[in-house]
Amino acid sequence: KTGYLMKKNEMVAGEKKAKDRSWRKIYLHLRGTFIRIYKNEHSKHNKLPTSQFSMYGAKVSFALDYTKKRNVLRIRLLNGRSYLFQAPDRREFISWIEKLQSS
Ligand code: I3P
Repeated sequence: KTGYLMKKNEMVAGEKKAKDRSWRKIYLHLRGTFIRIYKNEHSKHNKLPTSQFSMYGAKVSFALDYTKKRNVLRIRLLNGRSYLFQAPDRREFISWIEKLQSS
């Protein structure tokens, strides 16, 4: 699955807050258990991703504690990093959460 999402860096090592915490629009590519993040759909074809990580051992949840925006999910990686992702609408949110949870 691929698509545009808003992304916010949350934690870098469990308790330690990320430095760059602003929301940014990104293009996410989920393939198997692997996530690649690009600036946009075009940069996917010819450039290295801006970041990439394995979903192995990751926890995906509905970020109910984050109340500033709707349709926000949290991915917590095995290495303690966590990210918030906001889907453009409810339908995409459900679709992403399902795909990510089964990755
Ligand atoms: C961040 C930016 C984010 C905000 C974050 C700020 O500042 O305003 O939108 O998160 O707050 O640090 P900057 O752009 O200067 O990096 P929210 O939208 O979730 O409030 P935070 O540090 O409390 O996460």
